[in-house]
Amino acid sequence: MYNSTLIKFKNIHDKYGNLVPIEENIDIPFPIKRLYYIWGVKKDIVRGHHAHRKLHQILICIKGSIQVRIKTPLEEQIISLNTQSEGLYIGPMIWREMFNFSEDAVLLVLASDYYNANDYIRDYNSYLDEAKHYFKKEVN
Ligand code: T46
Repeated sequence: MYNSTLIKFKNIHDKYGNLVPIEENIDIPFPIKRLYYIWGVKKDIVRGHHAHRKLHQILICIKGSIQVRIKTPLEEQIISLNTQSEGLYIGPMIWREMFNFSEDAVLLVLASDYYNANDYIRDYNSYLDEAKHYFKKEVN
């Protein structure tokens, strides 16, 4: 899907356990300026409901499992995240909703920029308006 993809990371597995290294501009396509993590989300809670104008992010479920709905005006997909060695890249202008958090889920997010409330589009109709222009320009 446009501006989003699943990335498989190298899992270094030996008799001591597992180690997954992630290097900016090597394993993921942007420099990391911020990280945050989300946990303790109840089963019936849906988070997200927004898109970002410029931000690039990688979502990694480092414990438990979650599902992510990603949408544009043209496409929609539901991705299951349940392994430490996979990350969902989400670029600009993708609507996202995170749901079905398992009780033990921990979602780690790597972000290309500092927190900026003005980069969020939280109203779905405003998103559709902006996204129509964005995808017309980007896809042509
Ligand atoms: C995203 C998904 C995957 C901050 O103060 N600093 C931060 O760096 C972040 C990420 C959030 N906040 C504040 C803003 C809100 O008052 O934390 C509160 C909860 O944030 P929000 O409702 O945006 O959380 P989610 O889970 O809906 O979305 C988050 C990220 O905000 C968003 O960028 O793509 O996770």
